[in-house]
Amino acid sequence: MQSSCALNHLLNRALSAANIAANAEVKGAMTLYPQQNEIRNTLDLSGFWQFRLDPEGQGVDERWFDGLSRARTIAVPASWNEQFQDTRDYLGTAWYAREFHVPAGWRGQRVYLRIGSANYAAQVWINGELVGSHEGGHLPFAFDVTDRVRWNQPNQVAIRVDGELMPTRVPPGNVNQGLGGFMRGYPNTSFDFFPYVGLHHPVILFSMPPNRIADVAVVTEIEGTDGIVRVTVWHEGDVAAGHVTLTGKGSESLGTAGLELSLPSTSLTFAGGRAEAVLRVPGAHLWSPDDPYLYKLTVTLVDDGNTVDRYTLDIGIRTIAVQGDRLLLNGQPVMLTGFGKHEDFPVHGRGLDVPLIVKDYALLKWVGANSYRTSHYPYSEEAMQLADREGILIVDEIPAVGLRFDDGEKNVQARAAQCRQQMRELVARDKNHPSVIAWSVANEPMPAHFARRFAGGGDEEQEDSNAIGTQFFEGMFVLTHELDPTRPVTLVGVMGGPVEWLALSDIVFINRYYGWYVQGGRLDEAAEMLARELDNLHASLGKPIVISEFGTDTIAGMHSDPPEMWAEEYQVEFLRRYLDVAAERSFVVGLHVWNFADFKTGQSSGRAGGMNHKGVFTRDRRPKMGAHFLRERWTADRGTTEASGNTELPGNAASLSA
Ligand code: BDP
Repeated sequence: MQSSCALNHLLNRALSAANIAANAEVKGAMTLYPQQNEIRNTLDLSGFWQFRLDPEGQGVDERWFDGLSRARTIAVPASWNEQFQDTRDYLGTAWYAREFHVPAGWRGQRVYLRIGSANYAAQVWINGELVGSHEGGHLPFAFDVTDRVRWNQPNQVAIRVDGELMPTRVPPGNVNQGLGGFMRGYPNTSFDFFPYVGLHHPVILFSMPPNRIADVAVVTEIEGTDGIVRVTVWHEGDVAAGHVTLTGKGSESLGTAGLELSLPSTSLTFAGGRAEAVLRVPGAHLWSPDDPYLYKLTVTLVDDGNTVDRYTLDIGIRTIAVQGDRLLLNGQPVMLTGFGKHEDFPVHGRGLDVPLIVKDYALLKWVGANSYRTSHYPYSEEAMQLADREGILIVDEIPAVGLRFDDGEKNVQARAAQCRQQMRELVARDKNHPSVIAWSVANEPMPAHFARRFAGGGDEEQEDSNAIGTQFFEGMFVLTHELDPTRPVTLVGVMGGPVEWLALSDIVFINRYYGWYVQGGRLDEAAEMLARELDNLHASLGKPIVISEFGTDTIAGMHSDPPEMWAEEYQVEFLRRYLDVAAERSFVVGLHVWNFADFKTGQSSGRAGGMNHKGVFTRDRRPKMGAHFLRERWTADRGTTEASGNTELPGNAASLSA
């Protein structure tokens, strides 16, 4: 399929906001980020919780949900692994509990308990009664607990978190058939990062009125200098009227930047719980990395002239499309510069760390990056919100890393169901973020005979399991396009992976390690291999290509001349080769270095200190020579950056040479 077909594919589907969320099957309390305003309330239960490991699995029988005895104190949100010395490698079941009060002022409203992320599976009790469960380690879920809470007394919440690695989970672990090299580490994951577990995002109690806005979906288009904002609102309860308003300023290019736009409010008429509105913004101030302008969209429900619910979203007016060999943001070619990242930091592991998000985005700007991929799982909602504000382009990935198709139908089917569920939940959660420009259905799914292929063995045999994979991914692409007809969808391919899997993508994403795992120490040869493969792939697929991973383990402070593997100079020379090869090929529309920062992984012979050292920053965010090199290349032509330390983010970098 040619990439122009990919564009038509995107354009031919009606750009209706309704399409996005209507299919998401996860509306309402689970979807909209809890909001505090004059009607809605939130109570963040972050802080100290009681905690107890349950290695024998006796908690349910012994009714630990009624109260945890012999508990220790733990911080939420955070992984449990590094808060104590005896829990680092504990990947079983553990219980969290704490007391809370429901504010009296919430009477008359519905009360929800929302868990931002519980890795991997969770069951939740309120006052000893089971209120629900959830599977999947990174996305939020919520329960209506109105009828379970006590208003005049303390309440008890208990959460049982099951962090076991299993072949039927996504990502899989404890898969028996051995995978190559570093993946045979400890713990036995099918992926190369530490399997941190626990309550990773805040647990929030929140209220909504009985007649409420259940979900909002926004799609934007550009017509000349006008912005078109298509809004779909779902409601629950009796009220069936309301309106939607947009506030914001005009655009610099039209000389109206300082002017508050007066945009009429548009009324909402609900039918079957749903209403649509189309707002036209004359002279719209578009969202882009250079100028991440956000409008405020407010949805109001009205009953008898009274406001009964309100929800406000920050929205960006922008378009994203694939056309021929190019990726277009607001109709202009964009070159992605950036990284694959991880949510990873000492002590709190994968737990939400707001200052670290701020720091990382400042470093992204400093190094001249405009984008990153949420390798290899969805990141926090706070990371998405700040990306909207800072103008960072995000490729949003589900935790489908280490998938394989040759370990029996039961496992394959179980993982397939999880992948579909997690994609539904991810699109439902992130659909309104202007920063999110693409969805990734998987990272490096493993073909049969992976080791032979990785070493350059090629596509000689058409293995059955690869055909199973093809069928599965065809389904994932159809599903994701249905969930969101407005963004390109990709699959991130491993070296030696089947070309028929890559062919399904709107933009081809490939991870390549010529010069590291193969052709180690031979960078000129590596560059030739890369160039040849890029040209072949482009000739056969005719689509834009992003090199979505390339990097070398690099010990900060290790030096050698001539450059040698693991030394900082080698990382620089490796990056230079890849950037040079890409610069000669206009169909390469993105370069994501692996990795932004060093990160914790399992213990193995290939991972010194249980760390992956491919960061251009150390784990505590100090730049290696590689970061300085990238900054030089990625901020060239941007004048003042070098001299002034200006942290403006490079953006619509049509002119940006890789
Ligand atoms: C790729 C994976 C990534 C690894 C990286 C590496 O996508 O998760 O960390 O290689 O080996 O295979 O460093």
